[in-house]
Amino acid sequence: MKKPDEEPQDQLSVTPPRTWAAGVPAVVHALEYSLQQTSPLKAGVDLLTMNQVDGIDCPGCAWADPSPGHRHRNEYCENGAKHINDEATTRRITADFFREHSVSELSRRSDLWLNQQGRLTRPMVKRPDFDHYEPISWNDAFGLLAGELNALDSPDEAVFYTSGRASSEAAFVLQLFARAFGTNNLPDCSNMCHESSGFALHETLGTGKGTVSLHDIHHADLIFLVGQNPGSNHPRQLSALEQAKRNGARIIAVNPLPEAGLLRFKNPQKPRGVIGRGVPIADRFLQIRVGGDLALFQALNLLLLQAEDARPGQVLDHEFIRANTSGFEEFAAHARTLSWDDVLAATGLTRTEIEQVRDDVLRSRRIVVCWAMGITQHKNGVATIREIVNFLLLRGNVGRAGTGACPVRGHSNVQGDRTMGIWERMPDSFLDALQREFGFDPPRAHGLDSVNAIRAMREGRVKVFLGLAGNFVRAAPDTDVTEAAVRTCRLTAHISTKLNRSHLVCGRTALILPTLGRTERDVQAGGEQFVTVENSMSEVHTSRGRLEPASPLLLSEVAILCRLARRTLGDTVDVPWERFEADYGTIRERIGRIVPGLHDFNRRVVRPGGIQLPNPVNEGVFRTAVGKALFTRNTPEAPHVPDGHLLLQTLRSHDQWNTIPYTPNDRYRGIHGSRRVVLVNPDDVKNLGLTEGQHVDLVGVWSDGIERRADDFTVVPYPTSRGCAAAYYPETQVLVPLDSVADISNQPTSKAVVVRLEPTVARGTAGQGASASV
Ligand SMILES: Nc1nc2c(c(=O)[nH]1)N[C@H]1C(S)=C(S)[C@@H](COP(=O)(O)OP(=O)(O)OC[C@H]3O[C@@H](n4cnc5c(=O)[nH]c(N)nc54)[C@H](O)[C@@H]3O)O[C@H]1N2
Ligand SMILES: Nc1nc2c(c(=O)[nH]1)N[C@H]1C(S)=C(S)[C@@H](COP(=O)(O)OP(=O)(O)OC[C@H]3O[C@@H](n4cnc5c(=O)[nH]c(N)nc54)[C@H](O)[C@@H]3O)O[C@H]1N2
Ligand SMILES: [Mo]
Repeated sequence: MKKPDEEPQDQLSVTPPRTWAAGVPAVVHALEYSLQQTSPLKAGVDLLTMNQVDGIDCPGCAWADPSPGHRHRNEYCENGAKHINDEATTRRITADFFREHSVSELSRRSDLWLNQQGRLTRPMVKRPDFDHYEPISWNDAFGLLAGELNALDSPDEAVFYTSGRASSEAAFVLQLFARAFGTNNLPDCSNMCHESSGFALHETLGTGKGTVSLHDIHHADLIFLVGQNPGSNHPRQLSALEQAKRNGARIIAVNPLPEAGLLRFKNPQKPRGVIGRGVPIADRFLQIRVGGDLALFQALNLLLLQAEDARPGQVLDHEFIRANTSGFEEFAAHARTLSWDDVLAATGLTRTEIEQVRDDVLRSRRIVVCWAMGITQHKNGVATIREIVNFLLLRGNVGRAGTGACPVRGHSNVQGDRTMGIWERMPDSFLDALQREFGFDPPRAHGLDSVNAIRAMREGRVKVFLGLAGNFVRAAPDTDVTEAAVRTCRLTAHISTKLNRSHLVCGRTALILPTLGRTERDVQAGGEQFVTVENSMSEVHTSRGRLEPASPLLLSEVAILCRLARRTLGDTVDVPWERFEADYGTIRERIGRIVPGLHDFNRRVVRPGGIQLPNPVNEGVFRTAVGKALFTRNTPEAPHVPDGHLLLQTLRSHDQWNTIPYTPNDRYRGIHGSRRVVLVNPDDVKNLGLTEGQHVDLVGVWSDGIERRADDFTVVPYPTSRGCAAAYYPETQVLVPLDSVADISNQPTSKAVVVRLEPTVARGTAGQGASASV
């Protein structure tokens, strides 16, 4: 077992990619990770309460739990277990640690190593021109932060970032504080995650959220899994898909990579999942080119229109289209102009493959489309989702049981944070309600999203950055640009559980504000508290930690934010911050009066199963500009890749949580011992004159002419689609240009970076050199 103070040495070994996900090795693997991080007893206690009715909400992903009574005794997956144990680690970072390690030394450490050092235990400050963090009292930390905030020329010189693991109560308090302070600068991880989904669904269906429940998944005839890797990132989704298959569903996976979880699933929760071959998941696998999904759905829509021409009245749901939609004629006319040459070039698929999907569609009455980052993180992300909506509308696959749009959310409470008002452009209805409830006038001008926050820092327009959870510096694109931008701040402060790069690449003054994790008991003046979260299917429920806090000095997220707000705002606004901190029920009372669907919040949320937020779409109501669901016309567009280049997607391994690698392994893809690998189709390896195991630099090519380079990656021939490549995030973050964003949503295009592979001349710096044994 590796010691926490050693950097892992790159020792690459490659085995064939796996063709199935989960099963015994998954459980064994999770336990191995648990044992490294914590005691087995503690791990067991945590896991048994995970996703149970009165337990903790798994911080692993936002997939919904089965209804109470239908849950497994062990309603968790391998990766959920790893995330829990990463938080419940018994390792601690003390003041001594920071005395021993300077900030400049720590900033040369890997993301993996930083995370392995354990839980943060006390507030720390890095003063200007000092290279070490030093202890600071909570009182002084709040005084420092409040002083800097109040010294700003304008409230808009502050930015308040949120990552989706924060609780709804903390998120509500943060946005209330930011708006009472006077700014809508509330960027969040969602700006880099499902922003494209939000924009597209809002415009076309009148809701930013998905329209699908677990019941719909279970009862669909046909399910599309587009641009997502459920085996690693949403393993509990596999149980829902297994159930759907038992009910007769067909599944179509669309992905450049033959991901293990798309092919076959062995359910570790069942005896027969342990042995046997498992359930095949995808009935059809479309190995699409990166960025080709818009063309695919446009082609499918054209084929459906043509099928209707051949059998009038039998293919499209005319009644639904007439009663509920707008823009069909214009859409249809536009769809018929599609060029098949363009479709085949963009998708890399054959016409027959797409026609076979059309036939599946024609045989299915109830269709669900699920998608994640493979769709949203593209220049054409919004257009692609709009086209998916066109596809669903054509046969009335919205608002009916067993149908709908399912953007599969990432962070366990990313959707809840948005519901609470974490968005730089909340609608007036929400701001009006805030005003009615608290009596102050919230700012109305839209604030900065994540990309615009970096641009503003770069231009010196932002001086204070506060992060509620997350790792902004690593999550954001264009590492060099982002790091330089963040360093211009006068003060950066992070409310965090674990050490990460955002604490090290920081403003002139920096604060670490350590907080309770979800696994921990949260006791306030009003007694023991729970928090609430909202999953991908708009179910709001409680999460209650059980473990003793990692340190007696930790404060909860809510306590930190309430104290900071009091210190900054004094009694200029009529918000009972002290009562909020003492009893989170008093926060929920206010939320219940502001957020539609959460009335009587405290009473309803503790009922088994929690609260299902209403989705107007499922009541036949479309709150779009025209009051109906909207067909849209989308200009065909796919990434252009010059000869000799590849289109690189940056993605997650099986063993990481977003910006935090847990180990250098990616078991399902057969990658062990190193993350500095680039997966390339074997024919492209040959055509580009490369060889297996060769060391290359990934050189980004973009219209601004700036050369972006990620050093020393090992070439691994891998069955990805032709012309495409894949490598892990955040190591490749340096290649994603800040200004390369999705149209409309401003989301970084992390899944489409044009690169050329250049042989590495000299080995990279220490710790980066990879010794391949392929
Ligand atoms: N264990 C674990 N679980 C997680 C996370 C984690 O880091 N670790 N992160 C959480 C978060 S915040 C999120 S947002 C989700 C992310 O969940 P995913 O979206 O599954 O995450 P990625 O690893 O980014 O994988 C994107 C998938 O899209 C495919 N893809 C890439 N480009 C394209 C394309 O152009 N077209 C198509 N059709 N497919 C494409 C990739 O091959 C890959 O399978 O997971 C959540 N759950
Ligand atoms: N190139 C590229 N970039 C991407 C992506 C990609 O696919 N490719 N994906 C994007 C996506 S989908 C997302 S969501 C973002 C992720 O961006 P973030 O959400 O900002 O990053 P995380 O890695 O999830 O943040 C991890 C940190 O959160 C803190 N933390 C963990 N739990 C808690 C808690 O309970 N409370 C508090 N206060 N802190 C906690 C810990 O200190 C930990 O170090 O990255 C985006 N960036
Ligand atoms: Mo995400």
